[in-house]
Amino acid sequence: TKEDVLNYVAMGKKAQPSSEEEIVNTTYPKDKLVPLSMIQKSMFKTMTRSLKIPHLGYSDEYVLDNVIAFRNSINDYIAKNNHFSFNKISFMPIFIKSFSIALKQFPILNACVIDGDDANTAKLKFRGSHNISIAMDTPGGLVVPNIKNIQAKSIFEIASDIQRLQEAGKKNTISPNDFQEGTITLSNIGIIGGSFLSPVVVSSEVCIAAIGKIQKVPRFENVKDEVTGQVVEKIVGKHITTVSFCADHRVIDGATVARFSEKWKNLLENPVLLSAELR
Ligand code: CAO
Repeated sequence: TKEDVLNYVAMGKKAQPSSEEEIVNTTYPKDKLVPLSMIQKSMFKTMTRSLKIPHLGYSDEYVLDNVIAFRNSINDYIAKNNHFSFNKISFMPIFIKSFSIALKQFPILNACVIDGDDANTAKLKFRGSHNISIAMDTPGGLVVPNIKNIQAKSIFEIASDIQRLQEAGKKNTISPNDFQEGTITLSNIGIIGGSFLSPVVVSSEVCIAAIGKIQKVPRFENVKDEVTGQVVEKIVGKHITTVSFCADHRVIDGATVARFSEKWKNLLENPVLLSAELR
């Protein structure tokens, strides 16, 4: 809400963590009652509103070996060209851009429910811009700013937007505008750890996706034997991640989420297709 954003901005102006945050991050030898930090208050209100949303969950495994090679090639290029404000990109700009490309075919996932208390008054607001919110783990706690107009941005532009938000997040100085008008959320919890997450849809959106830890695991694959030329089934190491979706089941069905996930997965598993879709 506007009030939450103003509180966040006030926190940033203090430049130092508030005494409330210090309290939350301290170890207590004895029981003690403490008030919620600014960010916890904001989470409390946002998540309480989300309780009204019946959540639909869906998960799948994506194989990321090709996207790892794609990212390595981009980073080789960045290393040889010094006109970037960063010296490498993470997976996030690629995840976000491909998410937006997949979203083009599923505009309902970028919509929001207006007047949702009653089916007779409820409306769906379809939104032209892909303002993708990203869950960010900052020293003060979880914040969810968004990057606007992803549909019109390059992977490099998204990388600099993330860099800007990460730097501002460390100082609690993300601007109010960055918190407004998000249309769908992506959370990369895998940076910290874990495979599955059960993310919560916020009331101004209808879908959230969470990416788990990228890890190398054994999987079956048909491989051509170099000596005999025969195709045989072998166990090979694959880099996989688990993607977990939650959607507002009042307006989104499981088949829509599954089809969207298949489209996104296809782009990430075949970055050549992703490149072909880039503007
Ligand atoms: N699994 C394993 N490693 C991953 C990964 C994943 N899913 N995603 C990224 N990484 C690695 C990258 O490979 C990179 O390391 P190398 O450069 O050595 O290869 C490193 O993590 C980059 O991390 P980063 O934080 O600098 O950058 P990012 O752009 O990938 O992510 C952000 C940005 C803001 C999404 C992330 O910092 C963050 O805060 N994530 C936590 C989100 C969260 O808290 N979600 C929970 C919400 S519900 O409470």
